[in-house]
Amino acid sequence: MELENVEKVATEEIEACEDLDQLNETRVKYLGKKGLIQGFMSKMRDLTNEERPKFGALVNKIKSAVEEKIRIAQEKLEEKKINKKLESEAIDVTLPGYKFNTGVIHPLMQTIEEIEDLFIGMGYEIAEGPEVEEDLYNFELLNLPKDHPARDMQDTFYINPNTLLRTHTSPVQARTMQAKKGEPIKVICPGKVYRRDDDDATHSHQFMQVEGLVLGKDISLADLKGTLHEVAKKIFGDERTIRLRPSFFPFTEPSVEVDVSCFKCNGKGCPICKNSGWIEVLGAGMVNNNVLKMNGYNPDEIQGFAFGIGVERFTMLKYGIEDIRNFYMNDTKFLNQFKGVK
Ligand code: FA5
Repeated sequence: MELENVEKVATEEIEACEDLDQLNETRVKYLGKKGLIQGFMSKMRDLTNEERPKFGALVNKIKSAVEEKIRIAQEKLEEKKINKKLESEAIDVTLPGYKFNTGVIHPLMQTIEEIEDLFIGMGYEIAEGPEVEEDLYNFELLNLPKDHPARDMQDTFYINPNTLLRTHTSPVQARTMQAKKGEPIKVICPGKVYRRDDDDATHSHQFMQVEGLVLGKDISLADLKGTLHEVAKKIFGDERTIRLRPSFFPFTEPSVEVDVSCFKCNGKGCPICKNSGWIEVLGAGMVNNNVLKMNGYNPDEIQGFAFGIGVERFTMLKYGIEDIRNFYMNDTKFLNQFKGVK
């Protein structure tokens, strides 16, 4: 009777357990070495030989029954524990996600990359030169001796009488010619340049240019014109027109300036284009014989063209940007317009 009662009470206690710790305590209470069921085993000593096997079998039966109930309860509690964990770690897929702010390639860099891709596709190499430059490369080797009046065309930041912040990317022409020692050349050079210009809607004291230089046999002005038309078509599309205007640069002869029809008024005239209908974007020409000679080339054997693109002006025309100063303000609202453009 007492034994059967133990099974009943144990079953109730096992079923009342709420977690695995409680269940373990209950298991020790009934099945442990000093547990209640083990206690009955030690009572066998007091029984007669006849009673002992019967009693032993009964104790074993109850022990197995309690073990089985604990096993079942353990499975249930383990499942309960896992479900609780899953519930607490559940992901609500309907919640809004985190917003990550991504950067954007600066529009001027996008234009430079576009120009680079275009020229690399035409077989050009990329050349580089220093921003802190010697007067020699920036002016003298480009046919601009110290007292030449055309130096006033580019107001210069001098560091000392022979060192300056380059006013254009043209010194890379001289550097490349000196390095190539009479060999044919086909390079572009993108980079920053500096001038003591007053900042306004289309001028900045620091801006970017892409220089181009092609030297070889029988290179003519027609090659320059064809190249510039190709660039304008690729960058601005067919809706803008370009015009070549005779101009003057000491390092090219003849020289031209290239204008693109104004993005705002489409050539009619407005404050942005100073009522001319055109915006100047680059200077170019056939490399002056003096420059070729000074830099180790024989003009009778080799000649070619050069150009200098204003990167800000290109970008303004391409995207209809009215003020050059927007490029340098770090205003994310402005910059984000160029997300995914390239
Ligand atoms: C030159 O700098 C010549 N080195 C270009 C050249 C190269 C001619 C090779 C012949 C052969 P220019 O000063 O015109 O030229 O400048 C070239 C372009 O830079 C201009 O067409 C314009 O697009 C841009 N630019 C000039 N000044 C500024 C400025 N202050 N701010 C922004 N862009 C400018």
